[in-house]
Amino acid sequence: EASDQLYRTSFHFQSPQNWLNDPNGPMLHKGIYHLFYQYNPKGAVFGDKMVWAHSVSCDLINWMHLRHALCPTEPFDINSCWSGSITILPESRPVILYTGIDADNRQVQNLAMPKNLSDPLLTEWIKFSQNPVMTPPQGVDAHNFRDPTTAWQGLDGKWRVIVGSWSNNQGMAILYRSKDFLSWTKSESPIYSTDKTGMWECPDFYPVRINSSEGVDNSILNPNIKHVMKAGFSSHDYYILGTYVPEMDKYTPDTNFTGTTVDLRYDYGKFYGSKTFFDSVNRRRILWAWVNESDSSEDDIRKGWSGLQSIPRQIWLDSGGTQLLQWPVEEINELRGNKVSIAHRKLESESVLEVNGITASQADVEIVFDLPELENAEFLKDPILDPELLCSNANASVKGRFGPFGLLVLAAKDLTEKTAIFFRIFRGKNGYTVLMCSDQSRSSLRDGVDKTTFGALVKIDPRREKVSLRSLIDHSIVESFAGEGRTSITTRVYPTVAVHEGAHLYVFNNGTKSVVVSRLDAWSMSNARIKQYEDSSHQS
Ligand code: DQQ
Repeated sequence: EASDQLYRTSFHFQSPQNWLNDPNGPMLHKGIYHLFYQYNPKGAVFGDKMVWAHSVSCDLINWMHLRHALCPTEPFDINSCWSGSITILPESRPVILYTGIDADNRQVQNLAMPKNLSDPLLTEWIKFSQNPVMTPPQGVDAHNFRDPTTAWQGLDGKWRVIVGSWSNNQGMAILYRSKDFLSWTKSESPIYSTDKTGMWECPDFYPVRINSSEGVDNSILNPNIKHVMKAGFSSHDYYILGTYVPEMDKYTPDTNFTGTTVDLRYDYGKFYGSKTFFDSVNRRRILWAWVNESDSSEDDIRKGWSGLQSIPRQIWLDSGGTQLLQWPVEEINELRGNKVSIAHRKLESESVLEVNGITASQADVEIVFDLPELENAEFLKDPILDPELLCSNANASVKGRFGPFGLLVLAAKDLTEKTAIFFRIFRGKNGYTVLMCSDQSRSSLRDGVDKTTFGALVKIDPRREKVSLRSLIDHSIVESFAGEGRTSITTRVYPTVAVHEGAHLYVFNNGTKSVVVSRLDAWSMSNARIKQYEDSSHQS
């Protein structure tokens, strides 16, 4: 009912109704951005006849929903069209590789291509008559073989693609090669496997430039790139960096997955099923991810929808070559309206400062802190191995010396509801540690929603770089970026009082040492235009 529509977002991508999950085959084609995504036409829970829904945009922010691109119709996908990717073949011909659940409930890989290449919206797709092009190989269970990546071309002109899998207790990226993109041959060994993880879902494999934030096409093979190997497992999206040698299809990782909290993640909150694509016009790689709900499936059925897509993020390699950086695409700034600013404002211990004059339920906030007398930070003798645990044990109400300080977003006037995004600074034997937390423990007076607190380290040296935070706030989602994109945490919250005009924004300092807000800029965000296209409004 209407009261439940408190949680619909104003500038995040979401379907008009029902359940969505993974982004599929995102691309830019002839000036139009395409987003396909896993969708259940029949309800607000994951379904047994999943389709590829399809939306288009000129700016990644305003979207038009078209008719579904792939529906279960053939023996090779009659039980669902699951996730997959798009590869743009020469003469800019996009082709889809996707996982079908076939008549025997096996996971098989199928090919689809546009019915009419001169249709600028690529509204209709036809499935290759010889599908499936890949079936579960010997020794691989038919339920552990899915989510083909965007393909890339080797120096030999052959196409390569990775399929996520798990067999012999190893999470792995199975490699296939093809000369014509129609018949595919499995390579004798996976391009990467590890006994430290479960099933690899939605793998991604792409080059990133060394010393440049520019993106490159998947098939670029030159010495000043590294390759990202990403896999979804244990409910999170993890990655490693390494070097890919095309002649031998060999991937040499800089570090391996450990299956522990030290593994690098795109986002340390709710962010899954992600997929990147290369935007060749703006020479940037863009990352999409599914952000699921933290309420119950009963809530989802009652409110009639479930799932959001993150704000698309540009993603690139940091100058040290040891992690990826992410930042909301600049097009999101078009939605910025009324702005308020604060400069050089000292925040004494136990102080809360309201940021007035913007719509706190849909806002974009950037804040930079100065920390005088940093040398007085608490000493930490051991490194933090589990930031999330530390944030959960020491939430926004637990005083430290430097921290907790940060933002209270989607906060009620009396602070009975608030989501705290904050930092703690520690001094160690060899330098400083910056901890970032997203504390949902007081986010809602409601029960029955997941209020797990998230945490992560921000690899900056606070002696040389200021502690900075950007949060995109949109009714029931908060996407936070620290250290100019070094660390991001996405969360879902369902306040009962801090909604619409009842939502407020504060800066706070609960540490015993004062800190300085050297700069805060906050904007009201207007609504994106996300709507049904006439001729597809009949479909659910
Ligand atoms: N969701 C898809 C699968 C994928 C999983 C089905 C990841 O293809 O492995 O909707 O969220």
